[in-house]
Amino acid sequence: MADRPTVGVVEAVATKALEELDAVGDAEALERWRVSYLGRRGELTAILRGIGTLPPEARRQVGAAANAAKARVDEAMAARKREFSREVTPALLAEDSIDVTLPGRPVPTGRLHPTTQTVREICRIFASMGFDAVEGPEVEWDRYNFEMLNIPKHHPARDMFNTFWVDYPDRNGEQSVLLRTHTSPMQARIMEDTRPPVRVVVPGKCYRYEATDATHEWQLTQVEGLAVDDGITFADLKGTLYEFARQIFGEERRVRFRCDYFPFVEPGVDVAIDCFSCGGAGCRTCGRTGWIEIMGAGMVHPNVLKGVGYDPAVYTGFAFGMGVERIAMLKHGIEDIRHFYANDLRFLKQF
Ligand code: 2NL
Repeated sequence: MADRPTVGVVEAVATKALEELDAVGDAEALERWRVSYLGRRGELTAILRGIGTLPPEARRQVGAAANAAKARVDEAMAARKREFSREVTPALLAEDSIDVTLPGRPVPTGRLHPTTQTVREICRIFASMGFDAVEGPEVEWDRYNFEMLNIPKHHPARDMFNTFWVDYPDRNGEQSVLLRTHTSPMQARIMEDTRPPVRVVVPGKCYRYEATDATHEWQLTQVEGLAVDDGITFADLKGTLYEFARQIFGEERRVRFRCDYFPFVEPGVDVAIDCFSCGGAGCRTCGRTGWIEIMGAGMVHPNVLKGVGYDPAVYTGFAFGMGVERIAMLKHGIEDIRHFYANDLRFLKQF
């Protein structure tokens, strides 16, 4: 390009540019055209750059012509660009069109295991009555799982809790290690570490060395609870567990307390509700008795209180324990406890 542009040169280049622009047929050609005139080394760009070297009078004239020419060319380019985008858009739209009437793709969502849901519901009910929820270790000492719960070595009550013993080489002689058979060892730990009043529930996994069938698993989930203070009586036990039974199984439930034996309580009871399936007449769910046992409970044995350093002449308490899978089975009509551990999505998706 000429070093010294003139008005004539400016007009000539602009005319040529506009003519060629008319001939441009698509977006790619338009880009090539733009580079050749308006790019860094484009013809029009060179003219505009050259203006600075002109003497003042010529600079004014040629500058005005060049700016006008540039404006015309820019506008014409923008117009062509719009044309091409109008042409392309319908084609692209047709290609990428979305049928908004199609049903959406289902988004797979996770959910809580029915055992977890039931644990949470149980803990929520006891929270409404002032109980904290605490978790503890699944691997325990014999001392916490048995001895502190009034079950000394070689006591026949040990037969109630068939135990998975853990082979633990560093146990320095006496201390035997096991998988906890109930969550009560954690309650013993809590009592050992705190002064009354105590009001806690302890949810968690427990293990029993048992043959598996429709109502027994070697792994189970428990919620145990404990309330200790001065002046706690059996009436507190009844009131609390009555309220729980009605909150979880329905306002209209009747609740029965009958004598039972657990080594860590005295007296001990089993807690039952009237059968929601047959209303007491007797059916398969209640084993034709009209009553369904939902948990065990009792007044904390004085030996347990003594063992954790509480004076049984001052403090009393009640405790209870329930199998969470059993509660969930009753609530949802599940016939076999083994479903809870089979991880079959057809089962799990129902909750
Ligand atoms: C059952 C019965 C029960 C307890 C658990 C307990 C804990 C402490 C002291 C005294 Cl630290 N008692 N727990 C008491 C009575 C019954 O569970 O059949 N559970 C599934």
